[in-house]
Amino acid sequence: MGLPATFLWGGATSAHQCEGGWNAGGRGPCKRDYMTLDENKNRLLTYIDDAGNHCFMPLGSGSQLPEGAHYAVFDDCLYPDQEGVQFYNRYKEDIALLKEMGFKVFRMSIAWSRLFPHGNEAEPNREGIAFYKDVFTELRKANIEPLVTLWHDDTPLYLDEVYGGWQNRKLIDFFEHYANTCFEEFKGLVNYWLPFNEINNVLMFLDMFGQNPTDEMFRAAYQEMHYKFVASARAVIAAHHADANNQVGCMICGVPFYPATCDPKDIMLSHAMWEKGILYSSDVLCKGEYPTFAKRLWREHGVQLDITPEDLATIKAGSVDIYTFSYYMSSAVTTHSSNDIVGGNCTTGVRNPYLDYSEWGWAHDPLGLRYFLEKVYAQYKLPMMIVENGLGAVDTVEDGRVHDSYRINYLRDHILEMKQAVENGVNLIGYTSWGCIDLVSAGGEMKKRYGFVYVDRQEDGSGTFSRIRKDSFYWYKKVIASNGEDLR
Ligand code: P53
Repeated sequence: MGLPATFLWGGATSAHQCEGGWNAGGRGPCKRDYMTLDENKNRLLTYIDDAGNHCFMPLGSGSQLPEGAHYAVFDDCLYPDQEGVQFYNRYKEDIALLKEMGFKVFRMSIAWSRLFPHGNEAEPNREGIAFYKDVFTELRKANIEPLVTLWHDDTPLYLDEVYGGWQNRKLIDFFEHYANTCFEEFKGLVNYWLPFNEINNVLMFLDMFGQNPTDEMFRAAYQEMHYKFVASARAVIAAHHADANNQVGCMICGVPFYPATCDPKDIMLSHAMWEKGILYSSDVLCKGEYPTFAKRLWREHGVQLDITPEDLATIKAGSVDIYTFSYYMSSAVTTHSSNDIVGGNCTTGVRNPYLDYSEWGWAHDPLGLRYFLEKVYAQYKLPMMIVENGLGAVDTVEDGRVHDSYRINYLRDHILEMKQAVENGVNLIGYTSWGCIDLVSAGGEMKKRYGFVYVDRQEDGSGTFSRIRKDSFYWYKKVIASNGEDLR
């Protein structure tokens, strides 16, 4: 049967991880601009307190500065996201490389603070609009469909500082205005939109690797997600209104949960993780209503939420057209005590003895991708797209070449299972691998690379930013040209 001829092959990036130009063209800052790493690779924000001391604070979604303090850049620290990989200056060269690989689609994000430096201005920054218009036009010239994320972890700093970020209902209006501006300004250039990246993460990650999360942390997560659900629904409504060709997707961090044993208690734990981590968000975004188990979840943590009847009507009217998700790994969970906890930068399930793990402790599990696709498709019956997938690994350049057979193997294994899911009836419309051009990892490391294109930017901040085609570049080009038939 094979994949449909219209299948959208491509790759994915996010603004703060690749653009750079953090204070160019009138862009306002976001928290990640002040992120540096300590010697143990912990992510820290740098600031100056009211007495003038240089201080550090762990980066977390809820981190707020003490009274009288302000974020600041220190001369002796490195801030990876400020420069990214210079997509801001090199996008023409980068898009030419994507075109050479035969990309049909390119997922990227708009930096909210490039259009609205504070996040809440009435009029957008024209320089920001012009930049993205140029990028989209360049993509169109290359016959590449843009797939655009509106929020990828980069709330304008001003909204965080003055309004307390997504704990504040006002963010819904600010986001709606920003989204509307994009739909109007980029009409005819962009038709695929994702309002929020990995909207379920705030909650799912508390369970996966929060250390003894408190009820207050759960309350904050549920509230933030509720405001984002309403903001997403408003964006869906506005997008459809702006252009009947617009298609809007949810974007879920897709982690399939497995019971680590056949103890029924483990089966139920894994079931509960699916509900809380995946289905809670997916139901709201795809069915337009909270699932029946939502009230139980809120009760579990004694959560009282700010939810109005108008919110629920908006959510009902603004469900998405497509189901998009990221997939990197599965997670095995158990009620039994286990010392064999998976390390890595963000997974604390138990080690699955049937799987291999990456250097960063992420499980290599292509069947998990098929499982996720088939299970979720049966639930929502919406067209699906895999918008992130890939292997973060250390690459070495030898004589100007990068032999990344490990990456080719990872991607091949996942594409094979993805094709199986399609054979089984899943309506899959596209696949964009993560970090198609090397970029700064979410953990702030440069050496964790995903790209088909190597970028000469090193962990210590050295490098020329020049681009090199890896072996996987030529491989992916063949994959696309043969519509997924030639995977050798
Ligand atoms: P890095 C964890 C687990 C699954 C997805 O992640 C995740 C994360 C965050 O670490 O986030 C997505 O760079 C995210 C991207 C991110 C990518 O996964 O830590 O949408 O921004 O870079 C890969 O290897």
